[in-house]
Amino acid sequence: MDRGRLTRELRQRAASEGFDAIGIAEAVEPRRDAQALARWLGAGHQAGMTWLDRAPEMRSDPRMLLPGCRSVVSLALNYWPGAEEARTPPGRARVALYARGRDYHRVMGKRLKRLTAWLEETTGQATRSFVDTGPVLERAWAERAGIGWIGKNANLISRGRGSWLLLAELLTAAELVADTGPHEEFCGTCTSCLDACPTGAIVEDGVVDSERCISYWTIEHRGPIPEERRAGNADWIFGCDVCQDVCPWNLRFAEATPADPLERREDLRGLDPIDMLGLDEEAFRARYSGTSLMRAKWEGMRRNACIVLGNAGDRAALTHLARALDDEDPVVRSHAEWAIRQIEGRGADDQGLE
Ligand code: B12
Repeated sequence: MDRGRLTRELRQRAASEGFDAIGIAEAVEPRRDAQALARWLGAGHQAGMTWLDRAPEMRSDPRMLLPGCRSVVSLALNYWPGAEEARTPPGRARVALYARGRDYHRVMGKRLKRLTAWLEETTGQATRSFVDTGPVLERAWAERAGIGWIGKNANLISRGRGSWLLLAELLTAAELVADTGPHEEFCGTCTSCLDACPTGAIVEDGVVDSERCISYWTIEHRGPIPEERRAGNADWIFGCDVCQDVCPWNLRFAEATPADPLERREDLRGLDPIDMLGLDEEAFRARYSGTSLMRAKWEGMRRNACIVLGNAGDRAALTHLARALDDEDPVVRSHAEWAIRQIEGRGADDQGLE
């Protein structure tokens, strides 16, 4: 099959697998992005995610992941359900939108597997696929493939769809027709995301310091969260969407997907932190296996629940937190103790005792 026809057919297949955008870039080393990555790592912005330090050269050169790689195919899945559906019910702890249904790694992984098998069979050329599962600079490739640009909030933003897109790639030794990239940037003079980030995590245009990012602390960080960071989490129990919520491209152009690819669950629109704190491990697994919440694990979600309760300051949580003082996990115990102190301290403030 000639490369023009192969490319057209691949695009059609990606669309029928439910991907909302596809773009193709030539597999040449993206020097600007390799430098940006080196600078980011050098500044320590990866915080405790030490796995990001491993083989940075591999992260920016696809030929090291697939010898003979000629093309990088980027695929995007729109998960925006519309403003009404995205709203967190009052009194609930907030869950990032991408995590409110099935784990996207699984959803996209299945579709990628079928595309990979077809491409390999048709071309006889080696192909590998990734969805946040390998050392690939996913946003950089999507930008080079013309799907969108890397915005000041570091997210890939599409002019027609905003940034509520999840990304995946196919690396292939097959030769395809590349799109004209990289995409032009359209943030202009807007600084909404920098101004709105409650913890000042966007330290420069396009550069996020994970050490200050709520998403990092609530999802990726294991063990105790430093006390000085806890207030910043506010009512976020898993992830954070503030820098996307305020983006004008999302406010004006995000298009609700009719497909509901992640099969959103009503109970994940927002969580009851008291309920989360009281779950035993078996119940936690039964309820959340197959969702992105598993990344933070049972311990992490209960730790996060304590922080949300401490920040909310509602005395009704005190008996539940007191029970957590006997929790088997020392991190949960220490965070419950902190939350009790927060709530009681606030009570004393209200009564003018301090
Ligand atoms: C580590 C990681 C995180 C870390 C670090 C975030 C970060 N900004 O790097 C934490 C845990 C904080 C995180 C949070 C989130 N993440 Co994350 N994360 C990743 C992961 C695994 C690696 C990212 C990476 O390599 N970072 C290193 C930096 C240097 O690379 P980069 O983010 O691509 O940054 C580029 C820009 O900074 C740019 N750049 C550098 N300097 C400058 C200067 C200017 C002016 C500009 C414009 C650009 C620019 O160059 C860099 C290289 O291309 C990717 C998956 C992957 N393999 O790519 C998902 C990924 C980036 N995450 C994703 C998502 C959805 C999120 C969250 C929205 C989740 C949430 N709701 O809580 C938040 C968003 C936070 C944010 N604003 O970045 C999606 C993003 C989709 C999109 N539309 O962009 C990805 C692609 C996963 C996926 N498969 O869909 N994430």
